[in-house]
Amino acid sequence: MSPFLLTRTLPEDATDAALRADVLQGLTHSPKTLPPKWFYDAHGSELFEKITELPEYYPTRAEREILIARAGEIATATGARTLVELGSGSSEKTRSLLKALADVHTYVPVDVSESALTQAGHALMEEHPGLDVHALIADFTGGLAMPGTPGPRLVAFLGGTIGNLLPAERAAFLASVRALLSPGDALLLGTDLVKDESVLVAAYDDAAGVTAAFNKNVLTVVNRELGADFDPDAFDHVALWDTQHEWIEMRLRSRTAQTVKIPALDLAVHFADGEELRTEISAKFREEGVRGELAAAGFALTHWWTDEEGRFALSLSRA
Ligand code: AVJ
Repeated sequence: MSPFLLTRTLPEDATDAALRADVLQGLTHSPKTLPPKWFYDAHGSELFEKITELPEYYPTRAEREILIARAGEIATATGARTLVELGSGSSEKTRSLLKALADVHTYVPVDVSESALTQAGHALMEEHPGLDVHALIADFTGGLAMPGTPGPRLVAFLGGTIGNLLPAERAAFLASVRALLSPGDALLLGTDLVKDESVLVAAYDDAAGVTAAFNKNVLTVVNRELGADFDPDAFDHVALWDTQHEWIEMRLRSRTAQTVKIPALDLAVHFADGEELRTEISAKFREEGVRGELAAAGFALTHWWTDEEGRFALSLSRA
């Protein structure tokens, strides 16, 4: 039996402290904001899985199409012996990559969720006997430390999650990934692309209301973790396209003037009638923009692949 190692780089109570800091910061400044990472408790993760199956939400299917079509080329181009997956979650996407990456014998899934890591890690080891799995419990936006793993390494950051970071956060994140790597290592990045506004807005405001429930779930997370008394029904889900920044914004709009108590922070937060709380940005990209952001972090883009319909891109870059 090959080893399953689990390394915690986050203290047990880091999540709690980070949530408090984010809620205090985000709800006492104008405009109000909350970072999207707090969507993903067990219920939020289930809702996200449902989103990926919605007719309007194309990114997951488009990215899967590219991964399946290009896995062999990725294997040849990188010769990777270690696969690092940031925000690995259920590691579903990893399966087609691992099948193709014949030389990979070390898999490093990185996620904040210990349960997702343990489940996915064990499942993959059963499918790939001989695979070393070194799972890292870590927040990939907070600076990473890599276990000693054989090169060349391929870091995969899929799903378009880089679009949930603001431009300055993206620059810092890409630089921190580059700092972990050696020349010859590679980055596989998934980015959703700029397209017709109606297609984009529908993907974040589906007819069945799953994305609305996902958005409001962040309020139940704050209620449970910090004892707050948000009424999710007192907010409307809003998804809009910001033409200037080329990103989708999700917001929660207060249906009335109301005051919400957050006992764990000894805080009362007032919302004006119609006031909006920004809960997520999801940036959409163009090839030249991705190439430029990668270059600024010390990566050279070598491959750019899209799905047949040109909705989503996977790029491969060399450190
Ligand atoms: C897949 C995490 C990048 O921005 O599309 C889906 C999450 N938010 N619907 C995205 C999301 C609203 C998301 N990521």
